[in-house]
Order: sequence, then structure tokens, then C-alpha cells
Amino acid sequence: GFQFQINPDVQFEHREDLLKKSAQCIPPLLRENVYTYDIVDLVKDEQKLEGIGTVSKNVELSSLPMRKGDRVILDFQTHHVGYFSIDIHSVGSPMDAPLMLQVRFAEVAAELAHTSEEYDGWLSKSWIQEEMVHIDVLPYRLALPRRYAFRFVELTVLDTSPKWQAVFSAPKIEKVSSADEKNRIARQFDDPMLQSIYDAGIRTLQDCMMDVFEDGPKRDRRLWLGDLRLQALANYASFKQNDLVKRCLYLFGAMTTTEGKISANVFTLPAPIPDDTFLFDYSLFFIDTLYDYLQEEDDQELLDDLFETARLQMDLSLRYVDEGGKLALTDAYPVFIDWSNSFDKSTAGQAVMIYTLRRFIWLAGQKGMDPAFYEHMLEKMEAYARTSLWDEERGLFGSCGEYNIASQVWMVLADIFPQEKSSQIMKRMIETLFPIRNIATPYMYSHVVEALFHAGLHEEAIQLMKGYWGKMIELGADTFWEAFDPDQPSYSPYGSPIISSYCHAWSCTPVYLLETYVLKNKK
Ligand code: RAM
Repeated sequence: GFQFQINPDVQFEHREDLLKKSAQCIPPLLRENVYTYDIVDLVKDEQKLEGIGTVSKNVELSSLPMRKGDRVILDFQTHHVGYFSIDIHSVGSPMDAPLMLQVRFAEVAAELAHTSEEYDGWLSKSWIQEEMVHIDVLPYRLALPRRYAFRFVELTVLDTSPKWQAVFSAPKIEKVSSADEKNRIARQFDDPMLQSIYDAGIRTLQDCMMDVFEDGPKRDRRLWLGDLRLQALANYASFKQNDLVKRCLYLFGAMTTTEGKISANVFTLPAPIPDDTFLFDYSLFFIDTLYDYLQEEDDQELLDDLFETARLQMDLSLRYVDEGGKLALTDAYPVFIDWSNSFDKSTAGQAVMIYTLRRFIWLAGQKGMDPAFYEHMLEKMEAYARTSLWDEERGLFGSCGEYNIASQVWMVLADIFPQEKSSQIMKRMIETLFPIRNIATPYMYSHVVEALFHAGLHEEAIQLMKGYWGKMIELGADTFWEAFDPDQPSYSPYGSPIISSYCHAWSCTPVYLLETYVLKNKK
């Protein structure tokens, strides 16, 4: 699996001029109160994620005096990100002991069937959204200070005293997001499943748009470059709040290592801090994200500010390319591609580099720089792919002796061959490598769908999107999940679904894919 990277010796830049420009683009957080909820019970429902569904209890919250061990689940109807508060008073004899209350927040009902005690995965269990609070004096309005991502709130009275009970009423969510609905043009699809997928994609994007594009409002609550690239694309297709992309680009650009390398993610609190984690493809996606931004905005100042960082990313990456045009990476700077480690990633890595190199050459052109050296490197890397990685007999790209989906997908996205041949590769991939196995992220699925569209396999792309994102909808998704393997729906890269994020940036891509390849194509 994934290894934590701890690189204490790496030194970082802190370019105040760029951080200042980033700060100037901080969007206002929009707030909205949500009062509508239902009281539900968990029930067995084989159609839903992990076989857990809910039923409405048809009771009034304020008519439920709760004693030791009693619990109630509030269902706020859909996914929200924000602050929770609720009124509590006591009934019965005088309150002769404090109220001891457990509050748990869940994005999906299945999370409530797990407990934090059972979690023993490699990510911190501090991400699990639960609190234990003591309240000495009632009545009281409990307003929890943390921001949570949730649809469900479970209140469990751990203790009162035999003499009195706690009664809850008037729960409220103060919902936050920097995405402004007013900026968005509604999109209509004839196909109801595509509509549901699109709508959940919008909700996912919206609930991840805060002071930066967060990867997941439950976890990790920070800006990752691989996620940013996809969020930016979905944003251009919907909210068009391009200043938020600008803010994020400046954040990464301001805090490279002293040699110019870009971190895979950055924190923004208490102050901007780059993480000492590096992923080869994520660093390179700085170039691509910059390229995409400049297709939307004519922003010479930003290009002037960030071009040098983009160039350094390319130059640092080229150090791993040998004389023959082959990319050879090391464990210290791994290529991500997907959470799965059950396939070889070297060919996909080579393709990602070719893909970004093309975009870099465009950027160089915009800067009036002679791109000859980079064009030469591009030719070399493409030649290596066509001669040493391409297997004419099989009609597929190999990767260290195997043939996997990621290699075909990234090579097609990198336009190694003309569209007609790409289309043959995608057909061959479907014949020989489908159904997809052991890919568990919407991140990788998104690239598979895009490669199919890119190669002109429209029907197949839609079918895959429906089979994957549509399956999440059928399992009850309001927003799309960080990880999902249709063959094993409760798979989590972290050892337990309780730690997974069920509203995750990199899965919002149907918003972009449907806009670009379905709606625009129709116009
Ligand atoms: C996880 C998060 C994030 C992703 C990285 C690689 O920590 O899911 O979104 O970009 O992995």
C-alpha cells in the first residue's frame, strides 16, 4: 500500500509575493442554515452500501426523553458540510449528574454500523467524526466547534442518572461552501441516471470547495494537486470560480522545495505549509493544471509568476529519463496513478510525462521560449513508447511484461497514436482487459472514461460511467466516494470504510466529462 513519506531534511521556499497573490483570491465562505431532518433507524437493505439502509421512524425528536444507552439518528436528507448545533433540556427530577453524550457524524449510513474501537488501519483514527461531551447544566444549546461532513448525526446518551432524562430539539446545520449556486447554469439530461450522476457530481464538487479545493471535507481536508487538477476541470464546466484555481496554483508555486519540486499537497492552516510528500505525477500535474487554467483565463501575470516553477517540474522529471527516452522512477518519488498496487505503473508514468510534456511545450510557446530541447525529449519519449512499450501483435502497450488498463488509458490520453489507432487500442482493451478488476478509485475510472471519449468510444464511455458512478448512486450515494470497487463495495484503501471519505473531490469528474463530451458535442 501507500507509504507515509517523512522527509525532514527537505527545505522549502516560502515566496511571500506569491503567497500574497494566493491570499488575495481567498473566496468568501457562503453560509446557509439547514433545519430539515428526519429521525431514522438503520435497517438491513441489501441494495445499499454494506447492506445498511435507513427507515423513517415517524417520531418527533422533542417527544423522546432519552436515558442511559438511548440513541437517535438524525437524517439531514443529503450530504452537508458545516457546523452542528442542537438544544438539550432535562425532564424528570433535578439534574443530579452531568449529561454524558456521544455525537457521531456519518456521510453514509454504513459508517454508523462501525465503531471507532474496531478501526485499526494505517490512517489516523482521529479522522473519525465523533465526540464525547459532558454538559453540566441544562438547558443548553450544544454548538460543536468543529466542521463536519455528514448526512447523519447519531446522538447517544452515554449517561444521565436514573432520576432524569435528556430531551433534544431544534437541530441545525450551518452549511458552508465557497461554491456559489448563482454562478452555475443548470444542466438537463434526458437520461435520469445521467442526471443523478451529474447532480451528485455537482454536490461533491460544491462540498469540497472551501478556502481551497479540498480533497474531501471529512478527510484529508486539504489541497492535493491530483485532486485539484480534476476539480478545476469540473469547476470550469460548472461554477466557473476560476479565482479559486488561481489561489491553489499560487499556493503550490509559492512553496516548492529549494530545488523547485512541488509537494503532492499543501495545508493552509494555521498558515500555508507544504507537505513533505512527493508524487511524481502529482508534481507534473502542476503543468497541466496551469495549462488548463490558461485555456480559461487570459492571465499573463500568472503565467509569468508560475512558468519557472512549471519548467523546473519538467526539468526535474527529465532527470529520470534515460538516453533511450525511457522514464525510470525510484521509490523515493513514486508515481501514483491509482491506489492499487496490483499493476505495474511504469508505462502509465511514461505516458503521464508525455502528456504533460506536450502541454509544457505549449506553455513555453506562450512565454516565447524556444522549446527545441523539450520537443527533442518529447520525440525520444514517444519513440521509446512506440518501439519498446507498444506490442503490435497484441495491439496493446506492455508494462514490465504485463498489459494493464492504466497503460492503455494514459497512452491514449497522451496521443501517442492518431485517434483511429487510439480507438482500436480502446476496443482491444475492452475485449481483453474488461471487466475492470482491482481498480478502486473514481480517480482512475475517470481517466478510463475520458480515454474512451477521447478515442471516440462514446457509448462505451457512457456505459462505464453509468456502471461505476451509477452504481454508487444505486447504493445510496448523495456525493461520490473516494474509493469504490464495484466487486467489493466495502473495500477501503485504509483498512476500514469508517475512515474513507464519501464526498471526495477526485470523483466529481462526471461534471466535467458530461459537459465536455456529451453536452458540448450535442451543441
Ligand atoms: C489520499 C487522498 C487524496 C489523494 C491522495 C493521493 O490521501 O484521497 O485525495 O490525492 O490520497
